[in-house]
Amino acid sequence: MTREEACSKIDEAIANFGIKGQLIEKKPYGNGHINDTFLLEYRNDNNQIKKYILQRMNHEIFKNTQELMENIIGVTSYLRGQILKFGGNPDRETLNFMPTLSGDSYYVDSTKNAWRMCGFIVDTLCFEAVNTPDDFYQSAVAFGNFQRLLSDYPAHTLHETIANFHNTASRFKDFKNAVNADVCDRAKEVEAEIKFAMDREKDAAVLVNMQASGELPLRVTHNDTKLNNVLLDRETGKAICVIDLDTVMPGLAINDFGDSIRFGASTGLEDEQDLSKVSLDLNLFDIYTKGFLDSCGKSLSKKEIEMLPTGAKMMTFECGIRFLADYLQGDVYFRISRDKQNLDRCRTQFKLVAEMEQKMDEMNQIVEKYAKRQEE
Ligand code: ADP
Ligand code: GN1
Ligand code: MG
Repeated sequence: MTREEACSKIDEAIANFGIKGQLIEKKPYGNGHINDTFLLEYRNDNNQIKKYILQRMNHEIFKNTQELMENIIGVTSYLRGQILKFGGNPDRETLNFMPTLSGDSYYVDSTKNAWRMCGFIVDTLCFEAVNTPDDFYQSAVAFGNFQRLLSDYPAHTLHETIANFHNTASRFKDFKNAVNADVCDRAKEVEAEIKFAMDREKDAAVLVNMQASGELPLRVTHNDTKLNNVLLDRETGKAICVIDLDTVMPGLAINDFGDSIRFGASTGLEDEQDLSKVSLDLNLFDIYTKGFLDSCGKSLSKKEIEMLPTGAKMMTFECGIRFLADYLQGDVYFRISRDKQNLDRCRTQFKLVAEMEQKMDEMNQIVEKYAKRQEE
């Protein structure tokens, strides 16, 4: 089923959320790789405009919609309570999902595609790349707050929406299977990238082993902490809301930190074709580290703080092998808008990994600097 076919029942879905007023706009929205996102605008009887986000959930990737939505409703309801407790505005600072006419959290249409709707958070900005260092600092504050506000959430009640999501060892196995199968006969043109990954096979198990031995604790984590999964206030530039909660599940805090670094502390876009534009910006690394530790440092252990730079490297490596595996498999997972986009994405990640290896000492020093400040 193509994406157009999967979204063919959008009007049926809209009708089943029973939003009052006249629908005056319906258009595709945002730059996500996974779900199909639409912006809806309604005019109500008082002539006020109300906006909503409607999403067709990607059930090929998230196989259990019921469990996925249970996680999201559980976490957003809890966050609502926390935000109220600290005097915030829960209508803006967390996602708010609309029930269907029958009171469910999502609607399954007649072609078996599942839809959910949440309030559109107005007067916010969402960036694909860091515009100013303060935006990046604010995104760190948002993800740090998220970690802190959920630190007492019963993690064991969360479903694993995608098994082994950030299990880099298991991702490495998948990558090797993709190389061996080579279903599109593409392996021969990416020998250098395959070698780069193979040379680092032993790294893939490091964090999984530390988690298994108890050195790193499982926490409620977001698991997709890209800059474009946070909304900033249009006027003040302050962090407002963490979005895209599909992958909230128990995980490692250092992976949440690391995913933000791989995406936001790069001087180039994730799919940049000119690798000379892609580099790890240590100033941005410094800023994000400061924001993250300022907002959640006290809920992290010493070991977690010490391992933050490794988290950055491992999330970048993991993403690189996922992009490469997808390229080898014929671009079946990450949405592409041009040929070789997944290969370009892999190359930017591997360039960053190589730089992180060279800059590991500097990253460690930056983390130590803020860790010390916290202890004072
Ligand atoms: P994907 O999983 O495909 O990345 P997201 O849930 O991140 O989907 O949504 C895609 C984009 O839609 C986001 O990057 C953001 O720009 C926008 N968006 C999503 N939810 C909201 C919301 N509640 N208010 C405002 N913008 C939103
Ligand atoms: C996907 O949905 P989106 O675009 O925020 C992916 C992440 C990757 C990211 C790479 C469920 O995130 O794991 O890091 O692309 N999400 C899923 O840009 O696989
Ligand atoms: Mg997203």
